[in-house]
Amino acid sequence: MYAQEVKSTGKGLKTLEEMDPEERAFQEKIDANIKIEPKEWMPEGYRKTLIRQISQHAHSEIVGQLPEGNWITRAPTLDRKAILLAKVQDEAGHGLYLYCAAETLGISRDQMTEQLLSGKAKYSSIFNYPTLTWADIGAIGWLVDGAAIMNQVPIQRCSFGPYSRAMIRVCKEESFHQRQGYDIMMVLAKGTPEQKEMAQDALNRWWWPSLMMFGPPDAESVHSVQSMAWKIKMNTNDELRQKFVDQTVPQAEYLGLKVPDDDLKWNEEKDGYDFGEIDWGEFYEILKGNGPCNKERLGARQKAWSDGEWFREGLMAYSKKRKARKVAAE
Ligand code: FAQ
Repeated sequence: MYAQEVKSTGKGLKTLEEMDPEERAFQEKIDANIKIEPKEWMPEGYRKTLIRQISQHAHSEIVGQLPEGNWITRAPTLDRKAILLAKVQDEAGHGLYLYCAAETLGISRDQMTEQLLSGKAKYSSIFNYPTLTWADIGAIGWLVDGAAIMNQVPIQRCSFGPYSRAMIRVCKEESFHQRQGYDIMMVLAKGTPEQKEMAQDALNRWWWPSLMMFGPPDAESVHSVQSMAWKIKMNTNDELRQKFVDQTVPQAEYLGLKVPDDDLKWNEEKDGYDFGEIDWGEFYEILKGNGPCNKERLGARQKAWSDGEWFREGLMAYSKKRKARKVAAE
């Protein structure tokens, strides 16, 4: 089964016959849907790919707090403020589960943070756009969390135990996030003409960046073939993007809003929507650090890291003192 799939991709992955016995046994476990746990043998590439993906995912959750955090003090009602505060706190929790899952692979939280702050590690392109109005908070919950769920539900079944288990909890919370975002959009879309216009403007600005979240087109995706063979990814970028469009367009229609894509058309034959060309030039510019908010986002994380130095030192001093006392008592 695996060998057949690999041959059909034509991307030169080893077949089962070409693998050494340890690697073959590992791949057979993956093919049989047996979870891989941290202390078990794994190919170095599998470990590195997981560290890359999980840490980038963790960084996305943490950086992702910034655009929404921007609106906590300006939420229109006390209820909305409490809900948004809880949602942003949830994202911090997701970051922590994910950092912990990556740490089981032999990298420390400090090393991952260093990779983020130096610009070596990526975080999701979507968080480099500004949140200009309250409607953006609705659009983020509906579209960004919606895209995150579409991507993360299959990862609940991924091959690495700690990642798959973290995803189960994360997905439950993301569903609440998406509902709260859609609820904001619903109130605005059924409100005054100005409120409806604000909702439409947010949809116009967040639609295309949300489609980019799924990553480059399959033909340009560097990691997909190997990651799918290892079940680190369960679907290709384009498959998930298509599912997201098919799910979200009717939701926009229900709101009475127009998806900003003149080429969007139901295709009976493929049982899904055809949609317009994504501006991949914009996506790659963001990956290079040239998006509207890249510098601001990284600057905020760098400031938080240096502002927190005294606190980290305090924590370590206490733990060192406790250890020294314990040794002296023995
Ligand atoms: N942004 O070969 P592929 C959230 C990079 S969580 C930036 O296709 P892969 C919750 C990619 O890293 C959102 N970079 O890569 C929330 C690679 O570069 P590298 C995050 C991107 O890994 C909501 C290169 O392009 N979710 O939103 C992006 O197989 C609201 C080639 O790409 C996850 O991380 C991008 N969009 O597939 C929080 C889910 N796409 O690393 C707060 C887990 C691609 O070699 C508020 N991750 N690149 O330097 C994944 O499923 C995968 O990593 C993909 C990318 C699908 C994102």
